[in-house]
Amino acid sequence: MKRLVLVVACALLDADNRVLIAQRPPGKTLAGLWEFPGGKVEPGESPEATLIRELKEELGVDTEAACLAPLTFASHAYEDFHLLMPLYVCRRWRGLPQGLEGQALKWVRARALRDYPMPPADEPLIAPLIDLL
Ligand code: 9L3
Ligand code: MG
Repeated sequence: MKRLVLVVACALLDADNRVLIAQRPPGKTLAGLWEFPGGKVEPGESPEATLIRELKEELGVDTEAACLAPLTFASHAYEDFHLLMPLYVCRRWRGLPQGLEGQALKWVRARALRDYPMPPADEPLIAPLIDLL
């Protein structure tokens, strides 16, 4: 059976309901594709703790568990593992998001997300986000 990998992703929203997406940098898998920021859940970590850590590491943004609302989740079977990926919405956070790992960032309207090529796991997350916003 394929290995199961749990990755948590976040739709960080600004006051105008725009969503932050990040472009995976050269050298990483899926380089060039735009994704909801996030990363792998480590052993002993809650999904919320993962997101708080990843938002800090990747974007320099601070938030807390009470500001993370689960919206939906996606799954995708890659060649060598099966990805399960919940999406959280975060409207309350502090700091100015920066691409601390070399990734380009963009604030986009939910409806415009379809204009950006995304990893297959991220694409099904767009519709629930449009419905919410
Ligand atoms: N992934 C897909 N969409 C996302 C994120 C954050 C991650 N929004 C996929 C890409 C990799 C795996 O999850 O296959 C682990 O992500 P990373 O640790 O390479 O960023
Ligand atoms: Mg990541």
